[in-house]
Amino acid sequence: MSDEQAKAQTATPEEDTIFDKIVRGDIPCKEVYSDDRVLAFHDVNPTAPVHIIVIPKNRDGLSQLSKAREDQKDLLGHLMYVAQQVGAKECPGGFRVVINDGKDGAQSVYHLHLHVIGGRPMKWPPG
Ligand code: DGP
Repeated sequence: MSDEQAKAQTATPEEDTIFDKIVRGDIPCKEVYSDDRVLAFHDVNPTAPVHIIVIPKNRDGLSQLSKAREDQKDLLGHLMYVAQQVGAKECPGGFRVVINDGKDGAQSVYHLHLHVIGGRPMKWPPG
């Protein structure tokens, strides 16, 4: 079991996530993209040569995909679009977009995020 999988077994929604701290600038990140709604940065624990995290800057209850509200559909689409932009730029050979949801989905940070992973051929199925 990887460290991230182990963390996912005990992780729970928090008032202030590590990604909130990154958005505020309290914790540094290697930024890839930023606009008024979305931030993308390199994952601290990459699983491939390219591993970028895409998050909403304002979490607004969006701790995980399964908690998304109907009024957040536009934001969800924008997150996906940014993932596409970042993935196409950083991984011209193709890439994978992953959203882990909940304990069984191996989610360790309860602030919705998309993983953009690439830079090598991906295997399928994922574990
Ligand atoms: P997940 O297991 O889907 O919740 O993924 C959380 C990811 O967040 C994991 O791949 C590691 C990454 N991560 C956790 N803490 C930090 C951090 O402080 N900085 C950065 N850049 N990434 C982090």
